[in-house]
Amino acid sequence: MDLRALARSRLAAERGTIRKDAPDRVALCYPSPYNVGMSSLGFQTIYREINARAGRVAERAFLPDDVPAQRASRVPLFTYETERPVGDHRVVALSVAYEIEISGVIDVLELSGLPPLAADRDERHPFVLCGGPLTNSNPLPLAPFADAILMGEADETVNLALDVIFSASSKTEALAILAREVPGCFVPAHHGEELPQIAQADNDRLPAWAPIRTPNTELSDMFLLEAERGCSRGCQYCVMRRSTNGGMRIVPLEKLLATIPDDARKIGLVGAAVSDHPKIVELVNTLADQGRQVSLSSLRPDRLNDAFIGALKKAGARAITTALDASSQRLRDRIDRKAKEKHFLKIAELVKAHSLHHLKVYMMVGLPDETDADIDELIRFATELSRIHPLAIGVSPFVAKRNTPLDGSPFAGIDVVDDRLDRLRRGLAGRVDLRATSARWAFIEYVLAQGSLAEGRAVLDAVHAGGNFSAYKKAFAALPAARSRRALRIVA
Ligand code: B12
Ligand code: SF4
Repeated sequence: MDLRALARSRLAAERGTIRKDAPDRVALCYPSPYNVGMSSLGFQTIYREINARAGRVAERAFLPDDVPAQRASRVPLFTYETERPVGDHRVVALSVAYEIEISGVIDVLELSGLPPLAADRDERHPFVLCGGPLTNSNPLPLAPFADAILMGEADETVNLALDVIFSASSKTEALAILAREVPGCFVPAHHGEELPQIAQADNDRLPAWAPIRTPNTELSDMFLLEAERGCSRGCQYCVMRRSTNGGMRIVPLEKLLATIPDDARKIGLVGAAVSDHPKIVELVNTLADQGRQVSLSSLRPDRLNDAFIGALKKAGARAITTALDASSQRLRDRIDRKAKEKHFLKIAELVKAHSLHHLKVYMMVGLPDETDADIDELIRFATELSRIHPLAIGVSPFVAKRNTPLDGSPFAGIDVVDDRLDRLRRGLAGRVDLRATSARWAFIEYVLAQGSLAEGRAVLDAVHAGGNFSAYKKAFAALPAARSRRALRIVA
């Protein structure tokens, strides 16, 4: 389909699109395709917050589904709302969830006709402002492409930053004021590699909610609502753990219910630890009794009991998804993950008793000190679970993130991860539906997660060389940084 026709058909299917005209224009871009971006409550919250400000408008743009086709068409990237070129806006803002999306940031900027490196842009170019979940750990590899990065929760700071950008007499002046006055604003040209503290929004701002519902996302036609923010737990690998931004902040039940529009039939309750909300079962039951479907972004195994699973079933759940995270009890204890075999045995029985289709469990392989014996423990336990009820396992390779206790842990190695996945596949063949994310891309994520400005610049070389794994490997190999060379030796 023609690019404009595709955008128009998606727009026509949306409910809640904000139509506004105002002098201060922001192109709010997502560096992954539409269906991913529109599942992001953070992106949608920033869209709502900018548009709530008088005199200011945000229009959305997304990484095209087919980047080479968009490039070949020579049509510059445009916003969905008015089809104005992204590059014609005073500010280009980008939401970045994790390291692999840095290549999408580069594509978005280049497709908009902008030099991707901040150092190659000047006063004539739009101001490039970034933010998003990546800033909770390590935004340094993103820094070469951004004029400024808002660290952490930007519900309030995004408009503070835009006030400065739109009122300053030049980009240079704006950068100086942002670095000095806006909380959590990282200005690479001023701060170098010294990151400011992550910002925290006022509790009055909660809950975040998404203004737009669309059938064209994973979370089809769902009203996204943040039931709580942050987490009170301390899993050692996790960027959202209690130490990141003041632990868990709970939104009262009444406030949540009052935020939901009458006509919303499907509700997505989002947050790092939604199932830890003290009134979660009551909330799910109330919504189900109102005839709505409910899904939760995260279910902690030790919170799942008969009443909770019963409420989820009533609210339309067909399966239960939770996380075991490490393959053995020894490793779960080591990473402070409060998930025990007894919880999962109980959950499998309850999923069966409530006639749900299957139980899905997320896992990591390649944790520090992991051995084949840990994998064998998982094979034994998953077999036991699958005898109770159909089981699916989703496996991701462990990637050490900054701002966590496991920061600095090595990447296990692509061969090691692949061997462990093969061992798991052989051990569970015919019994468990096993899906794994790529060890190669996890390695790239690792180099960036542990990296800095140089690793970020290497992404530009990799994107220009085709953006496949060997392009990244070559770009990282050319880096002087000791860390990347060490990591590459693990792969070789
Ligand atoms: C729901 C969810 C998803 C959904 C929706 C995706 C999305 N992008 O939101 C789905 C299932 C699709 C998903 C997928 C993935 N997710 Co996810 N997800 C979450 C979860 C549980 C909630 C996110 C949320 O809505 N929070 C509430 C909103 C309000 O917060 P927010 O998004 O952070 O937005 C705020 C700020 O970041 C900022 N902000 C956001 N956008 C912008 C834009 C600008 C311009 C500015 C200035 C600021 C800004 O302001 C917002 C308001 O304060 C988080 C955990 C968490 N953060 O609580 C993990 C989390 C974000 N996901 C994570 C990961 C790893 C993934 C995957 C890579 C998993 C995988 N291996 O495939 C994919 C990546 C897909 C993608 N491109 O996003 C990690 C990211 C870790 C990291 N950065 O190192 C997290 C933190 C989970 C974790 N504990 O590790 N995820
Ligand atoms: S993995 Fe989940 S439970 Fe553990 S600290 Fe992170 S958000 Fe909380």
